[in-house]
Amino acid sequence: MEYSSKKLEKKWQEYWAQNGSFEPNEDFTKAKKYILSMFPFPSGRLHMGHVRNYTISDAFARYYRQQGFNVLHPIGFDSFGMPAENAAIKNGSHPKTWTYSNIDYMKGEFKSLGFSFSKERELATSDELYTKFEQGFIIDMYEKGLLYRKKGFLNWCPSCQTVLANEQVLEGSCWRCDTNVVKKDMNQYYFKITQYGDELLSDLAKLEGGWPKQVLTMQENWIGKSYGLEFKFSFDIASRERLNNKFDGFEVFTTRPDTIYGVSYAALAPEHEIVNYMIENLLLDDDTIIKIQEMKNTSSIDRQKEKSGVSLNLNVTHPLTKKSVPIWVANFVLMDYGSGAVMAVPAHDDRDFDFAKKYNLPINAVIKPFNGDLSDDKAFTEVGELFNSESFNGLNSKDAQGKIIDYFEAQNIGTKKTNFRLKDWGVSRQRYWGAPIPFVHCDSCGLVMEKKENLPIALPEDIVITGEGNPLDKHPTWKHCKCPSCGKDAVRETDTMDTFVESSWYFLRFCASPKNWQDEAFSKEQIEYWMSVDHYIGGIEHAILHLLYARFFTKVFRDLGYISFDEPFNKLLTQGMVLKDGAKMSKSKGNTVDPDAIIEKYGADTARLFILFAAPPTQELEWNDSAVEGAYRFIKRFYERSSNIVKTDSIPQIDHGSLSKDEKFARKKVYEALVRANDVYGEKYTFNTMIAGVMEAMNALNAQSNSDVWSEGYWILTSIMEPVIPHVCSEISSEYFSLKNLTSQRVLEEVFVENVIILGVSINGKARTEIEVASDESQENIMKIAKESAAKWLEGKTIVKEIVVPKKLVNLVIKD
Ligand code: ANZ
Ligand code: ZN
Repeated sequence: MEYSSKKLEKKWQEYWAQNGSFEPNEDFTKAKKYILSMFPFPSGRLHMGHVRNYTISDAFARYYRQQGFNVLHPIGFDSFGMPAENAAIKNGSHPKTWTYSNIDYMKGEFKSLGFSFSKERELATSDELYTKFEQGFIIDMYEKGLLYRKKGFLNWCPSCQTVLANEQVLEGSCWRCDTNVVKKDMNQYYFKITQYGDELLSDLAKLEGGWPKQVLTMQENWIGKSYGLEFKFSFDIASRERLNNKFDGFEVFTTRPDTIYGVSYAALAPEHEIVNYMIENLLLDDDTIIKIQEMKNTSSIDRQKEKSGVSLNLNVTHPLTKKSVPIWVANFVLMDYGSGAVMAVPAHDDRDFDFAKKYNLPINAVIKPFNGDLSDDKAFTEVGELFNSESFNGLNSKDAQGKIIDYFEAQNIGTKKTNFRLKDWGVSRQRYWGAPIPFVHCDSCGLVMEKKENLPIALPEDIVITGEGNPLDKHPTWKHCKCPSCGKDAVRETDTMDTFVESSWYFLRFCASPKNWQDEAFSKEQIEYWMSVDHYIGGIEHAILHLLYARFFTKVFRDLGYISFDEPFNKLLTQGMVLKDGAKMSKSKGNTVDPDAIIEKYGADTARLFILFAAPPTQELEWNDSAVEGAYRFIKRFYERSSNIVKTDSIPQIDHGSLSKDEKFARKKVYEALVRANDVYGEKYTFNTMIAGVMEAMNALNAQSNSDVWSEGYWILTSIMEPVIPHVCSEISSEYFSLKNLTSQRVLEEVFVENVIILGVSINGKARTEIEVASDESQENIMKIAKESAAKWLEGKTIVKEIVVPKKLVNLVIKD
């Protein structure tokens, strides 16, 4: 029995493929489990992070199949996106060719790792069928008012001629070509995710216990709900006249109304409409205009670093003190938060303080520490006591917030306001390799959506990709079409969708079966049965955007009547990173380990065993070559020792009492491993302790030679280990057990019952010592052992009476 991972793994992979072993069925009366791992981008080859991700989900899926559940464990490819276009620019391949040949290769890798994915439900989000359904949903969302088009300031790379997402701007430069990114005012499509801000926040409570705390907190901060005061600053008469009476003031939002008496200036965002008006109407000198332009062209991240600003020579009146307050433009004020304008309190806010120092603006303290003094060289931002604040003096600054808001409301000069950091989701990209946004621009009708029967609006394949601009714009025919509404000549939208749109609903698409796959995205019945996902497994890097967008889509689909639940993912497991030499494996560090090479050398089972044994799934996993060797040796031994099994179709029945000590111990270890296995899949995910338990059980089996105990041991251990090392376990199981043992196993309590008892020994009624004997020890032997252990009290005495009280004690009556 020589272990050959190559032969054995290939055999089982073929067997599973031919038997459709991992296809879920549509018997909706059966208990189900939906196990999902985050699908990959088809970059070319799997990396170890992927292998870890799918090894975990595969273990879950296989375990639940053994337990008799109807299991959905699907996979797909998140296959639209920039890298396909970049590869096209680099090596001249068509994005589609590049993408689909990568997908083919990676599917082969999935197979060679033995992952139990459904084949029937495989998909790529760049498939035209997927685009068709997605465009249908986009149209539904537009009709519901959840999609709109508006002008906005976007990150624009002048060299690549495209909009960049915030994450694609690195230190103010394009991530691809390093050109300075500018802000460009252009049309963009947005999803109204802010309409769901409150629900996305409050429903986080439903996920407590199922999702890691850290992820819930990250989502909460991203949504960023805050409470404060909104009020209007009114211009003085001179300023109003300077603005040709076009504006009488502007709104500001503050979370610190308690600092209102400390306001020493107000600041507008460079994009504020008042600033725009002044530029357009030549109310500012050239120098000022240039400075404002520079601010606009800096990314919002860089704007937070070095403060800069210009005075507008305008003044407003303080709403309470009626004093004059000067107006500045400041780079740190963002147009897309609050109202794009702030009241500045340098004494109590760090940013306002830096700005005031730089431009010599007054610093008026109005809150002081409860004990100790205010310092001159920084802002005091903690809770304290109000002073210089008229009738609010002496209040605790926390309490003052509500009181001051109440006062503004009573005077009708301001209102309590809730604000969200969350912004509407800009979804249009000026790229080729994405799902076209299904709209048409018509001179007579304006923006018109496509008719559903015309979907999909598929990408043309004959394009030239140069890296500059959107190839769809330059295509000679594609964008020319008839208006779906009036029939006149019209032009197609050439923007494509952010790829996060595709990953926001793919888990729903997997609920469809071959029966309706071509006809609809999914049926209500299928969704109701399979959703929510029971275990979702993936990287922490998706803690915010992907998970938030998927939650948003779920709520939108609910409101569109497609589904009837609120949250898509019941339990979320965020796996730890895979490290080598203490650093995250990455191409740039050159410390990657190629999964294919590991499979070639040791086999998939070894890779899987190492991954699940070396660390709990949520923690970092340090790659360790000698531990990989160790995993390999364990599997080899596990396979070779299986020759001790006697073929059987059912678990051997064993009379536990008749076994030797070593045999009993071996059984105990086997069942201990089983108990640990049942712990793994609920909450703790402790694969490592389960595997350690199996290793201990193997050692204990080795120390005895009862063939029934061997067979029973393997019956259970191969069933426990099949989710981890499926190939070798299937081989052993089919060879000896006709695959009958790969099912749920019953824990036999009898093997845990301790087979020794403790008896007290008393002499003349007085407790003297204790003895340990087998629970079925004969009376004669018990007495012998008792006398030996009580020898020192018996010396030179005569025993006159010997009594054994079964399971309790031994009593000896003696005399001199
Ligand atoms: C005066 C003040 C005094 C402020 C103070 C803070 C401390 P959060 O909590 O994140 O909602 N702010 C408002 N709109 C802004 C914008 N468009 N761009 C930049 N900053 C803006 O932040 C709210 C606070 O951020 C507001 O409260 C405002 O500054 C500033 F001692 O008002 B505060
Ligand atoms: Zn028209």
